[in-house]
Amino acid sequence: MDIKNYINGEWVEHSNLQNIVVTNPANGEQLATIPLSTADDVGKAVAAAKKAQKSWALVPAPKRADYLYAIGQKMKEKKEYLATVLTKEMGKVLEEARGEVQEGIDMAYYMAGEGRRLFGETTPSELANKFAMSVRTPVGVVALLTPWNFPVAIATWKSFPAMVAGNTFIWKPSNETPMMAFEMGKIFEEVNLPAGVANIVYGTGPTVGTALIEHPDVKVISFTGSTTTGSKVAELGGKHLKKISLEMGGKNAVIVMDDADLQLATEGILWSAFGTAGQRCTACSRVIVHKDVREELENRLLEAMKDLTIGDGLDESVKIGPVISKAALEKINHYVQIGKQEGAKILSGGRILSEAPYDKGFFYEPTLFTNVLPNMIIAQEEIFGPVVSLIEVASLDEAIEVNNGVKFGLSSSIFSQNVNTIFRAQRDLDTGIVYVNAGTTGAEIHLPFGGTKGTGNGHRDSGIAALDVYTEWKSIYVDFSGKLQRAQIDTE
Ligand code: UN1
Repeated sequence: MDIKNYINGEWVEHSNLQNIVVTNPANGEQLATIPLSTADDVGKAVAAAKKAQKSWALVPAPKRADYLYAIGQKMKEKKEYLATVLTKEMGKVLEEARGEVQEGIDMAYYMAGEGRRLFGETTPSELANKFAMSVRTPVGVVALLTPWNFPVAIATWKSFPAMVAGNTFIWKPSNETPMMAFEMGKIFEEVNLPAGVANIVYGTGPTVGTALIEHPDVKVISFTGSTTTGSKVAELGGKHLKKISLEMGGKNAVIVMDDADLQLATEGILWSAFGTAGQRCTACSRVIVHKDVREELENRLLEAMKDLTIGDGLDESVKIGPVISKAALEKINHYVQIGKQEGAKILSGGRILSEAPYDKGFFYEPTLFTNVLPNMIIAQEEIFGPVVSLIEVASLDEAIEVNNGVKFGLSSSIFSQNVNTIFRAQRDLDTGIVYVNAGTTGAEIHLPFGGTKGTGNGHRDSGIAALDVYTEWKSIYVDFSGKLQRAQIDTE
């Protein structure tokens, strides 16, 4: 399949005719080619988005929302098909792929509801016969740079609030997972979304991403991906005074206290450390365990890990799919070697699976390290694979300190039965998301999603907070007194 750019409601040829090949990470099968677009292609997409934005902003928000309901409905009808495409291009198991499509459907309906809210505020004026209010207005044209690990959900977290608020967008999906963008483009066509509201341009970050960030008509850049790339986006965007929303890495921990339900903790750790082969920015990468239950937790984890069937995610019996690429496989393995050199002990896993039937894809054994110290590299850096490190602590204070002692701040979790422990932890864990008696993954779309420190720059995807990225506040003062009234001066 040859996928083309989607500009102004049409699938168009790109300017240089060079392509990128997309393969299935489970077996190397070639799935599609996508355009290696140029700055020229970006210019066309931005022009289309700019033209469409004027009339789109004049469509009443409840009517804009009707398109989102229709998109959600189409996604629901096609859920099984979309999940299959997602598993093929990204590798996550079908059950999770269905969950991700569901996340997109939820976001469509949730943001469609905003079409009848988009609440502003009315405020008393300090002057007589004067009315004061603030309303949300669209920012204009926005660029959405999305990652491969959640190729559809994260795109909906960004594009749906942008659309309902009256913006038009250019979406650059990851080159690893362009097919979900293609499928969403087809859905935009099927619901007759006005031309130019949604545009998709494929290509590399240095070319397409840079052209989008630098383009004077692009007002907001919303990026999800690595902290390294995110800081480049921020640097370039800052130079051009753009509003930049960043959602980046994590080094998320599950804390297991001595009074925890260890069975529940085991299940929570397994699901959030090894689900999606550990390739979530919310993935559990550290387990901070109280010394009195460390050994028992290790034994329970080892036992439970025996059930983690590895293979092609299309096979319903498989629990762990491939990782995204050869480069990812090598990076994960590199971290595991570092862990060994640092003196951590492997309890299970620790190798690339290279024998048949794994030899055509990119499979890594789920890996459990113990004897890990908080400052080791494997306990500090984001690995983005199925590797988890156990760190022993002696108290809640120490657990919180270890949790917070990394440069990221996305998600954290604590297992305890003690209400005082829980309230103390939810206050002091320095992450944008905290779970109590659940793993670190599984955020719901109607709550703000994002994190502190190296994870983000103060913005949030999802929830009502997402509207702040795609709107400007306009404060309006209406004076019907018939005379000049001066704020701060005419105080009597
Ligand atoms: C991500 O890891 O980039 O909370 C997104 C979760 C999912 C989204 C994860 N709902 O794990």
